[in-house]
Amino acid sequence: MNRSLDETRLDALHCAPRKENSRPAFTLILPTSPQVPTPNREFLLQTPIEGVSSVVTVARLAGWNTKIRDLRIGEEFEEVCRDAAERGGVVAMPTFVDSYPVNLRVLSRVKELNPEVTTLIGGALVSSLPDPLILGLRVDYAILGEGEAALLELLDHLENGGKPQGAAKILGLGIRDGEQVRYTGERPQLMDLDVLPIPDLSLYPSVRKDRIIAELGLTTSRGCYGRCSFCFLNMKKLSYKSPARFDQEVSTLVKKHEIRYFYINDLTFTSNLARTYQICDVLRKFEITWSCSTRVERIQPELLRYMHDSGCRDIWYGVESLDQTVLDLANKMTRVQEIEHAVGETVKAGIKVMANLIVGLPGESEESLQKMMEFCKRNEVIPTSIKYLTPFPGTRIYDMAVARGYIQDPLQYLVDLAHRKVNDVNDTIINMTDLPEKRLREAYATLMQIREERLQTF
Ligand code: B12
Ligand code: SF4
Repeated sequence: MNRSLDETRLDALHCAPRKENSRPAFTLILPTSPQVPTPNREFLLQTPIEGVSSVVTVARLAGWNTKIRDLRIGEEFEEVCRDAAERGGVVAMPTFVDSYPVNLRVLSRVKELNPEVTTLIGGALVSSLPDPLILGLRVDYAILGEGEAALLELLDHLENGGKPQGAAKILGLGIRDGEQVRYTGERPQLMDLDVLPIPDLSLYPSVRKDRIIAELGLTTSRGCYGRCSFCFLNMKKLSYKSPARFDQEVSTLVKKHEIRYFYINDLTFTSNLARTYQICDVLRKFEITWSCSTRVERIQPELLRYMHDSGCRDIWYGVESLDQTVLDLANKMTRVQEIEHAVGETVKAGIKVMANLIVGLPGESEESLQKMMEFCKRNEVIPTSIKYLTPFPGTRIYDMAVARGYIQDPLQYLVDLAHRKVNDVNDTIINMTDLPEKRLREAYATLMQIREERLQTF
């Protein structure tokens, strides 16, 4: 495969990293999350986050004096801001669905302490709602979409004292110019993920304190072939790590950090079946268990047996609804029969079924709610992730919510999102159904009850 310029540049970084700490400071600050975590995925809110690990590793290999500060593990706010401000250079933050208020507090304080610092944000949220975030946070730059290649180029620009006007040629940026944002154009996605460096997790303060990470999220691919109405795809095209590269990554991480369990964060683990088998071959070599998320329609008994024998403990299926009309309206491209088939076969293969369900998708009716309850009662599934429909920025549902006047001020909406508990019956509902809100809450409460009972047996 011919490599793009970005892929070639990133690949060259492993072979010829710049001298360590030979360039200015790059401090990445991780925000806290107020969420109630999804059961069995609690660790994801404390452990290294792959997207962040990847961009900081790129900065480190590029010679920047790189440091992570992690508010999630109780590092003290003022000390973190002072440290970042004193170090100068670039202060960066990822943006998550619930992070706007923390991003604002941190970045404002750092700029107040040292106006010379260059501030930078990246991640799914700013990519899905760039203008309000960039202006609301008053940051200098945002990287939209995939981060690594744009960061490498931006860091070169910044080291040489580059000004925002001069960055116009760097694809993938939002550059704040007073009260306006200039966008430099979409950056093509990396198609060969083997060019990425293996993330250096020792940059995390938690890992410096305790090398051992029992459970970790990791991807083997990016993107998804689905186009569901409620989902934002930060990277749209499917791209893959080769099995050999994945092997090298797992082997390095297991050896360094004694990892016992991986949550494979691919959006659709079964997007390419031949490769799924190869990834299983890699995973079975290690004394670990693992879980993954996927769609239902490509599930086959022999694949499930293969996954089971290579350590797969549970599969999180994007079920969402058990009503064909609701699924079709959400553009889920799934048949109810396919859900039933996948679930039945997975149970037979000895793998636990975790179901992701959404209460309140457009078209939700008394009948569709009943179907959801019956499905959960009839099958050996754990409805682990039950969410009220939430219009996430960058989705068709979000546009519908704006058009109907449910969301009027995007910034205020980001604050509201940050205060949502999620995984809680009393969570906020933006009701896009013809049912009363009370009915959605009752259905949610029943599903939660089933979940609690089933979790006892996990
Ligand atoms: C793992 C995961 C989680 C984990 C861990 C979250 C976390 N903080 O990492 C858990 C389970 C906790 C979680 C929870 C939620 N998640 Co989530 N999650 C993911 C998932 C599946 C994988 C993330 C990942 O590892 N990606 C792989 C890496 C390589 O990509 P990346 O993270 O985007 O990082 C790249 C760029 O964004 C960028 N980048 C990232 N950070 C930074 C920082 C800087 C400074 C720079 C320059 C660049 C940069 O560079 C990276 C490398 O290219 C994504 C979907 C996906 N595959 O991306 C959804 C996703 C991010 N989650 C999403 C949502 C909605 C949620 C929840 C709100 C779900 C819910 N209703 O409860 C909660 C909110 C949690 C929160 N704190 O925000 C949405 C975000 C939508 C949006 N518009 O912002 C996504 C995109 C899923 C979707 N398709 O809708 N999630
Ligand atoms: S919800 Fe799942 S299947 Fe649908 S687009 Fe998002 S990641 Fe793909």
